Amino acid sequence: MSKATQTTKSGLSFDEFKSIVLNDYRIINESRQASLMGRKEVLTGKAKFGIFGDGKELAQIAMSKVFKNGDFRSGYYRDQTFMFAIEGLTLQQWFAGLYANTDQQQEPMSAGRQMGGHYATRSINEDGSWRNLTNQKNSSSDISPTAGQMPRLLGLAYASHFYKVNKDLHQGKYLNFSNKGNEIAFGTIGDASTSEGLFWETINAAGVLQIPMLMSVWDDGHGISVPKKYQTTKESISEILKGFQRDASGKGYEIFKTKGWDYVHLCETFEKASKVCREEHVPVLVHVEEVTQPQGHSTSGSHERYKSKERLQWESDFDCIKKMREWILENAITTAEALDKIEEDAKSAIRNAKNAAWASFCEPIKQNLKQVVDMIHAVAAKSSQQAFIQKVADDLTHAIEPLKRDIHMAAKKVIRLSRHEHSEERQALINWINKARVQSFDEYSSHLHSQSDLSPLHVKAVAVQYGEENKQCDGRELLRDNFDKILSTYPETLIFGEDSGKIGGVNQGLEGLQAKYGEHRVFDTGIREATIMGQAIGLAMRGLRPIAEIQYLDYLLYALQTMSDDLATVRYRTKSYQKAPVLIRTRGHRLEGIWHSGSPMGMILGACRGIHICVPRNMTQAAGFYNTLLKADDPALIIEPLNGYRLKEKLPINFGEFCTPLGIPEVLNEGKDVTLITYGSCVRVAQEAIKALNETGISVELIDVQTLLPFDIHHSIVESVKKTNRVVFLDEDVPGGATAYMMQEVLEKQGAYQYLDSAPLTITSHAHRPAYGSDGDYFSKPNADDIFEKIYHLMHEVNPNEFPALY
Ligand SMILES: Cc1ncc(C[n+]2csc(CCOP(=O)(O)OP(=O)(O)O)c2C)c(N)n1
Repeated sequence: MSKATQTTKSGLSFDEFKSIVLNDYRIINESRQASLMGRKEVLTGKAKFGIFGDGKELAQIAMSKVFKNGDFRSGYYRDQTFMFAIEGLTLQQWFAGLYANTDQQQEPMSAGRQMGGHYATRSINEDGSWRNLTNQKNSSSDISPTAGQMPRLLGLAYASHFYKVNKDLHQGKYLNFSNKGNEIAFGTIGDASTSEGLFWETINAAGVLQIPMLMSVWDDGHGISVPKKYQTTKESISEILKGFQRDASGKGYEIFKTKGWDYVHLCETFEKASKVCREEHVPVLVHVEEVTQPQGHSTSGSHERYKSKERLQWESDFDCIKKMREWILENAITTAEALDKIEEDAKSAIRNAKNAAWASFCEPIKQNLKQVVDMIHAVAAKSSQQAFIQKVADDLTHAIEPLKRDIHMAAKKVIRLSRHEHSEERQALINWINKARVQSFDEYSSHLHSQSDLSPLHVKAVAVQYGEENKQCDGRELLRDNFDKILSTYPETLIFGEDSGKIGGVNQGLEGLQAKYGEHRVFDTGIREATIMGQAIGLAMRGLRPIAEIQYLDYLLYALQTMSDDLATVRYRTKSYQKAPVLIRTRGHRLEGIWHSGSPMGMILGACRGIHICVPRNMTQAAGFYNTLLKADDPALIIEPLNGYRLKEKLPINFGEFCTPLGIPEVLNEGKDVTLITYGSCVRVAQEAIKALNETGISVELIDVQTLLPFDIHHSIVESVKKTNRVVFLDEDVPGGATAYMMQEVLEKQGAYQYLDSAPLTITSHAHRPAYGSDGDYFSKPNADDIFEKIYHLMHEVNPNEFPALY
């Protein structure tokens, strides 16, 4: 393309055009130099692991040009150039990420928690409130699992649709999140990762929903070492997605193809792609082919092992920086000398950024090291172990590139060496360790949940109120009326899932609400649990309050990866720079058969730290949890008891107001012989057993824990064990599941072991999935007879005369 065509086409003067081109050339060179230097930093041991964006620079420049304030990115570890181009990241911050600097000012992406290459921008202020997301360019925080960014992308794009159609949100505080839905959600993915199911589920859902999602595939022909022929049918993602192309007869995608080294075509393609996407709310795929990876996949190995000589030569010939340089010279935009200078300047910019980042990483370590070495010398001077302690100080002083842990290890070693001695100096060192522990906790373990005033733990309990007539209703009606109140109170709430819309849920807990609030507030989705979860995550990241339904707890497994890898870690992995207060509504525990009776609580507890887990025994408690959680800003899973929708409960009169607090167990039955701890549907089974036990003279204190995460935040259960001296943990998970978790909480954390006169006991289901039918339930899950017999046996061991053996 000639110089004249360029300028006329863009409507810019030649100087303006030139300045844009050269600025782009600067950014891609800086980004490339960062990758080259990054690899060196890893290979020389200053950083642990490196995965870089070399070869993908030019496509990202093109994408950055159409990325506007308010837009969102959900991408992966190759996108450094894009982040530099949108000024979402400085070169120094990029190196700070490589070194795992825990200072959030230095490393704003994850405060050192994620390996480099995982990008994020800040959405949340210090006090937990939202920033104005329409005034900035936004990147949702990356995760490492390939295609893990896809479900969230769906939600980020769907949020634009929601903001567009929901006129109540075209005013006030909502304008901080969206300009009437005018934003695009940009996705990026490597070609090989399109093999993942999450990619396909998301692509289909976005096509169904017709949302502004602009999906770019950086196609370098490999996934680590595995070439496309093992990844993609016909070796082309755009080829096989052709059936998604929209045409006159229906909805679908616009699909574009371009090349990773062709600056002009890339820019034109993204221009067209974003126009359709933004203006028509149509999902778009941009397949960027002929992309290179000059340094191979990561610092873990070299690509010479799997790329042919021809491929390596091609990658060198079609390197996007080389090609852009050629294009600039061919079009006489500037001289070779001017480009040489840009390239040289890029090298020195990177050297400076690296040095500054390294210095700021080392500075606090140096200061601490000096302080601790001085303290160790002081301890040594007063110690009979002087020589040994002195050596610890010397080793620390001479350590090459010491880390924080070297300082901690040295300090702790000195405390061990001087364990028989007492001195002020030793105490000073202990004080340092204790203080440093607090700091390390903040650096490495804080912000798993909200630490602001918006934490659900600050929401006070509000009692349920009942009318004078003492009316009753079905559990599902109670929930429905509470959701009705929620939808009318909070315009930012929306409820969706399989069968949630038209028929109002398989258990009718949403009956009539779509008719009342419209299809955009209460709606059906396809059968796609992982992207229901992702849809909720993206929506919540854009200021909305999704209540996502997973039809049965058994099917949470389909969504569990997204829940565990993405939702549960959003806050932790950004140290509260981002949040996604999603509420997941599901129903579980006992009903019928292997896939409608699940209670895999141990699995969930293990996978979902970072999400509150509420296990209400009835719908009143469940409704109270929704009310609590909507006043707060953390994600939570609420498992409604599947067999409780048609059971009668007292009809409250303060719907939407009563709040069930998190982490507060409830004593449902006072007793003196045994403390029985349970939750969910097991509460009713326990109550049945307790009646029978009472008749034999055994008095049971029944405690419903109500939430498993958090668990009994005031340690109230140990108070019951102090009284009964016996404790039983009951649930319908497998042996060693949530009962083992509760036992650890109570015996170890609350110290209840000290008060036990009998061995602690767990009552669980059998180790297999529950069999079908009422008999299947009886023989698979703990029933009232089992509970009776196990607790009776416990008391028999205590007093065989009063409680003779049953069998
Ligand atoms: C679920 C999952 N499986 C495996 C990996 C290991 N892994 C990391 S990157 C990668 C290859 C990805 O290739 P591609 O999507 O083409 O992106 P590229 O790195 O080539 O840009 C693999 C297999 C992972 N991170 N997540």
